Amino acid sequence: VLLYNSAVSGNCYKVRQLLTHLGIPYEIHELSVIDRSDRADVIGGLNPALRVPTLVFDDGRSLAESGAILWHFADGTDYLPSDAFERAQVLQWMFFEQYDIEPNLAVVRFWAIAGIDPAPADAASRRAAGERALSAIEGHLAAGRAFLVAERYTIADIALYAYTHVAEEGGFSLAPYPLVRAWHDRVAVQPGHILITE
Ligand SMILES: N[C@@H](CCC(=O)N[C@@H](CS)C(=O)NCC(=O)O)C(=O)O
Repeated sequence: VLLYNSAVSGNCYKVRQLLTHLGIPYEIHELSVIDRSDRADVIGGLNPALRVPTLVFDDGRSLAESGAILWHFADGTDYLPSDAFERAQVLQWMFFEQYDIEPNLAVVRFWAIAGIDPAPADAASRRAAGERALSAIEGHLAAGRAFLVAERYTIADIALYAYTHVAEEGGFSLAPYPLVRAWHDRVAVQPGHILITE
């Protein structure tokens, strides 16, 4: 498969991580998340949202959205439960990630990486929402859970690890979230774990 990728993107990291776990070889076409001027020319026909990750199968079909790509490849593997309720719980966390984590932790981190100076009110509200999202994960793990769903490592963990483990790059402190940090440690020792910089 061919992955339109950005090295700094947590959304792309999720996909690289699962493909690595599954031993699926992939080629990378690197796109800049800062200079987007070539975006329509390069992936306009593949992903109407013009974003990365965008994945192209060997038969020419394409699939976008990190969660959809994870779901497609994880289905039928150990990384996605077969039980209907547990699958819904995986989706619960993946939707939470897209609404509560990504727009806050990822956007604030992107500002830091790209040297963007945000409007103070926007920064403050995203920072507060990001803290609420981290607290929600902390509370979920406080019930004695080792992983987010089904007491085992799934694509829910892959999806939520991506931006939470680099939250400090956006200026968030993980010090108040010891259970989140312990969960990060458990994710990081999974066989085939790769770094976001790999
Ligand atoms: N909901 C999408 C978000 C994808 C996304 O925001 N991609 C960013 C990089 S992390 C991007 O393409 N940014 C450049 C742009 O918007 O043109 C997903 O989960 O894949």
